[in-house]
Amino acid sequence: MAGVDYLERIPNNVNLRDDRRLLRALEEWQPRFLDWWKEMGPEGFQANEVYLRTAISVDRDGWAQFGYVKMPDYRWGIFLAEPEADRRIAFGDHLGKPAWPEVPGEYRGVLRRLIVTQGDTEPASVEQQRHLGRTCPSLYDLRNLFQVNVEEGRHLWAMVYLLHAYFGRDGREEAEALLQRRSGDHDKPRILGAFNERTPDWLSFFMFCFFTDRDGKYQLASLQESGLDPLSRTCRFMLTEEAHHMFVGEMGVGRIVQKSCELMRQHRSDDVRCYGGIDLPTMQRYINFHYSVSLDLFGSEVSTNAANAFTMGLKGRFEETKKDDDHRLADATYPVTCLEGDRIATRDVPALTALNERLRDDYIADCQRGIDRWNRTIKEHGIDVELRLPHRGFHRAIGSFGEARISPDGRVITEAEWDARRREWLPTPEDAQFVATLMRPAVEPGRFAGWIAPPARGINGLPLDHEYVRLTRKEG
Ligand code: BYC
Ligand code: FE
Ligand code: FE
Repeated sequence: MAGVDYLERIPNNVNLRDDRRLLRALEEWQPRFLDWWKEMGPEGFQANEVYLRTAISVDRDGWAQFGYVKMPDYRWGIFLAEPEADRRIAFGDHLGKPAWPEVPGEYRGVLRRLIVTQGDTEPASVEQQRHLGRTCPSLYDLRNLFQVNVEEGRHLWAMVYLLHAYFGRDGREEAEALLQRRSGDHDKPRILGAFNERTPDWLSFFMFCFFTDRDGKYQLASLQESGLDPLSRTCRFMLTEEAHHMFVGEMGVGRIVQKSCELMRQHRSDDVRCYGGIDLPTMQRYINFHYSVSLDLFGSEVSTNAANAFTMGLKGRFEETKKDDDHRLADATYPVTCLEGDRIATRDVPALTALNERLRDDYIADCQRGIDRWNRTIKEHGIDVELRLPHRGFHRAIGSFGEARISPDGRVITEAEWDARRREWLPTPEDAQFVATLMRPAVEPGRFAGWIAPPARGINGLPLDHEYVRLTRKEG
């Protein structure tokens, strides 16, 4: 593979050492990134050794190395997946032309915006999760949190590299701004809605990893199709890391469901709160919340922005190259479900304008597979409850449904019904308070908090009682 300069100040496989200007610019950004990490990254634990996976190459097998690292010493690097020989643009007006090694001048603005939007989510999620370390349900989970955090930091590096390498002065300014915005800040918020929500507890964290990191998977997959080759290659490699984030989410929620079912069986009661578990109706309300704010991340059902990005060859569909059509969507239509007056209707619109909705459909099908697996656990315990995804129009802020109130079962309802029932449907302040009471740290190796089942196996073949985070040194 292309040589990885792992010993450089900035590990990379993009030959940084041959481009002194770029190297200098990134080396100037690096200490500011570290300042941001220390200020806004995980609170505490910065001096503790964590058993982390570090990306050290882009080989299919063996791209990662495991070992104890203090988080500020993590080797955040720039890794592009191997180039594909003679790669061609797979869709849009430039179909069949060679992929671009550089940014085409006429698409600079649109591309910069896509890259900045993607880049902004990465540090935002680290900020949202920064207080969680103090209430971890186990050392295993604490380590997973930090693994996700350092990798989101690396994803920021991936986008900052593109900004510095291909967008000149504008790009450098955007790279600075990525360190200036703050999740949830009134004056300088992060760009997208979901990244300004709070992640106050571990139930929210696992839900976030399942639902919101999964938006990341679908957005990265469509940017991986991009005609801009460095963007494509960087997204391809990011997706290998993303898989772990969704694993953390799916297993985390699954383990809570399992524990709740065990408590329900043991005490012959649906209400497991008094036994220190999280009841399934509460789980359902958290699903409703995280799913709906994540659906918003796909944009409006009908979008000329999305149509333009496709026609220009900048952002494709999920698995574009596997699709069997003209890849231009000249005459195609696509069914879109949205609000029409006071009812919900499905109508065919030009497929080009429906790309956000199509990606959302792919995402919804993927979420459903996870829900099905959780439901299997519930069923195995002989419990007659099913978790479900609410209607796509429920609790939406972006797109046509943002203008109405939709119930989880997909009815357009009045403001009065919404007000009367939202406590059934969305996490209440009392839910959050209850969940908060469970958030007491379990930090002895092998111990797990009482509201979550242990995982099936440890990390990298190690046992569950391994000391995944060494707390022996005083927290920094
Ligand atoms: N919040 O035509 P429309 C991840 C704006 S997650 C606020 O419907 P478009 C990760 C929009 O900007 C993946 N504003 O939307 C996960 C536009 O504004 P203007 C992140 C929103 O452009 C976990 C207007 O509404 N990656 O990696 O087709 C942890 C009309 O827009 C929102 C990306 O998002 C919103 N939710 O699509 C860590 C990929 N939605 O033009 C990381 C890059 C829309 O009127 N981004 N607006 O000022 C994109 O591809 C697109 O920007 C979007 C929006 C899909 C987000
Ligand atoms: Fe990411
Ligand atoms: Fe992620």
